[in-house]
Amino acid sequence: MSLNASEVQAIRRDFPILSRMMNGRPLGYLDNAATTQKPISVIERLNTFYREQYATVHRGVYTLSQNSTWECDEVRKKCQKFLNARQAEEIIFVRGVTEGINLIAAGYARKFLKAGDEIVISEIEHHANIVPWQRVCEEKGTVLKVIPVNDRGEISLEEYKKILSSRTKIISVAHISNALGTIHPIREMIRLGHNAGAVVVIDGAQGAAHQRTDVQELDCDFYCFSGHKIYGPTGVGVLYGKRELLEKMDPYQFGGEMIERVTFEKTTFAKPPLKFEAGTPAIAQIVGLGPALDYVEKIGFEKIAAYEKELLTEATKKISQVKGVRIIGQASEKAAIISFVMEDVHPHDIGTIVDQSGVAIRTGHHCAQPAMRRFGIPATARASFTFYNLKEEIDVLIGALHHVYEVLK
Ligand code: C6P
Repeated sequence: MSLNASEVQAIRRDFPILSRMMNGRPLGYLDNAATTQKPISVIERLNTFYREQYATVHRGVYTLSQNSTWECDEVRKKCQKFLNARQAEEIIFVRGVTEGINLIAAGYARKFLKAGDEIVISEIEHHANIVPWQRVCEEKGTVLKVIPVNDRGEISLEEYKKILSSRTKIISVAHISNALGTIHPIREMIRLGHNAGAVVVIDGAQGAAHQRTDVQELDCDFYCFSGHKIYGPTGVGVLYGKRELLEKMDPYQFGGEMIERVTFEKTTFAKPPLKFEAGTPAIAQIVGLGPALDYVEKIGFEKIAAYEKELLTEATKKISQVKGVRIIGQASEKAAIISFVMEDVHPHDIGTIVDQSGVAIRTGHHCAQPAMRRFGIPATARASFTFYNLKEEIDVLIGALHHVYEVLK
């Protein structure tokens, strides 16, 4: 069941920024793959927390600090429930997906991989899921293997199987590509990866906000998402890792909070999750993530997915009818992210002109330069939708795109 028009209007009233004007027109925010807007419940939680409840965590014997610790622990439990992790200890607070993947590269790959071992990624990954692995390869002599995509932007499982071998130690793929919107067949990829004896990392930056994630059912070894892409604050994200892997990994950063005992001769480390959370955490941001997850749960993933599918179908049809426009990425399993180019027009010019109609879209390589290279283009314009977007906003975008074509072609 999808969201009806009055439900979408009610949702929009929860997001104060959506009622503002932009360049004299109602704001049409279509850059949700970059970051999402915040509901009033998140904004007010941050406000109240800073006004009335803020204190450090873990260290205080005083009530204010103990409450702050309790609030963060409650959000950890909420994240556990949200991902259906077995234990709250499997939830590590990080800054976002970028830090989550760097943590795995530093704590797992650097410790356990050796020269000749292989790390497998796809051809359309975000730089955050390329560069940390590349660094490991440079340092350890491991080899980066890349699963190609076809002209629609889909991975072929046959190609994937050919790459897997007993040398494969880590497979790291996005749940959903931010550059093209492709939904990778992660369930099958995880199963095949485990058969090869590898650990599987899922970059959930574009996944967690748009479909239910059950890490036990998926059986992935690691999964990460960023708070700011799921209607929560910036500066906080979640890395899920299986307990047995977290136990044997090295810490990522060293300092306060992550220790058990420190002497000048030797330091022993705390158990996960604190072992991976050196320093004062992003206390208020963690607290603000709680109502963001509640908000998504309240709407429900069934309705979110159905409504976003409607937006995708309608926007795909209308965008592809605009003269000179070509959609890049036509996977059969796709999220509501549409990358496109217009012949002889630079994507930045599209973005600038569309902005004059109040519509915000992203232009550029979307931190996925190899994906752009695969399609022989330097950049795209990208419209990405979520549950608060209106079908009318698609029409405003289309009107603006016609105008771009008339003015610049
Ligand atoms: N993509 C986009 O506009 P951070 O910045 O750590 O929260 O997330 C990084 C990241 C990792 N993987 C994927 C699939 C992503 O989409 C992103 C962030 C933004 O597409 C910014 S480039």
